[in-house]
Amino acid sequence: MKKFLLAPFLGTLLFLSFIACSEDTPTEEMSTESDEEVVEETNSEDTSDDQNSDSDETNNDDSNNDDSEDTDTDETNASTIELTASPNILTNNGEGLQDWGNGVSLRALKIDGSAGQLVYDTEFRDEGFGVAGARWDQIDYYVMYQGQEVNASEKIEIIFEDPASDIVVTVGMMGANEGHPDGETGKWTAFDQNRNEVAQGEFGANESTLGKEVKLVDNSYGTYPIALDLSTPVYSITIEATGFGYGEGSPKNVNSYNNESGNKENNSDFNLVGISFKTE
Ligand SMILES: [Ca+2]
Ligand SMILES: [Ca+2]
Ligand SMILES: [Ca+2]
Repeated sequence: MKKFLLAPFLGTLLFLSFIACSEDTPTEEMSTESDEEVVEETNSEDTSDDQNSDSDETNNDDSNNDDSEDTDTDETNASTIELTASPNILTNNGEGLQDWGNGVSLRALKIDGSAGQLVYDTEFRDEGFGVAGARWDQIDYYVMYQGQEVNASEKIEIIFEDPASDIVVTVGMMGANEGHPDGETGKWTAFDQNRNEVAQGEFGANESTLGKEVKLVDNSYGTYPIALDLSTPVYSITIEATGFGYGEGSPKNVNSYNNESGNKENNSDFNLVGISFKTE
């Protein structure tokens, strides 16, 4: 520890290799993020049709076409509603309830659970809704945040006017291998109309309806449609990040930087690209 304090950079390398036995060195981690920035694409400013156009190009039509039978959620498609993240729906700086349309509202929550600011994340390759502040415009998880151990994530709450079923959440910027063999991960929690928790599950490339190796969008960092395992229609869900690898991994760069801004610890972070669901 003394050596670490005197030589932060060397100490970090030793520290990370010692505790994490990680395949990702800090250098690789940073270059990964840098690569994301360099390769960043702005497909279009008004991206309400982002996903569909990309899907059309690649003929990945099994999960996001408006009119095709969905391979995983069959039955009738008549009442299926699909929404794609767009900056156009944001009002009042993303503060308070945001109307996504079709009876769906969104709300952002900060690391400490207080009301946050919903933003449209365009920092890297996959664009979607995230939460302002912390590390990125994505939904960020931290072990250490502003000098305190919090083990908590920013969250987005998705609220349905009518009970929703057959929910598929498409996440973006979720690295399949970043930081851990299982990569960046998150979780969802579903609630009934009285805010009782009725189900929960995980987010990650492993959970993709297309399989871990298939990205929904070409040149994506990590866009995956994930079907929620629900036994009953629900009135709201919250989505949040977890530590790398379902919480099994260790954060990166915790000690490499001054973390007082809350900006430097690298852990799981992702955004909300779209959702599809059915109503009763
Ligand atoms: Ca954030
Ligand atoms: Ca990350
Ligand atoms: Ca990420």
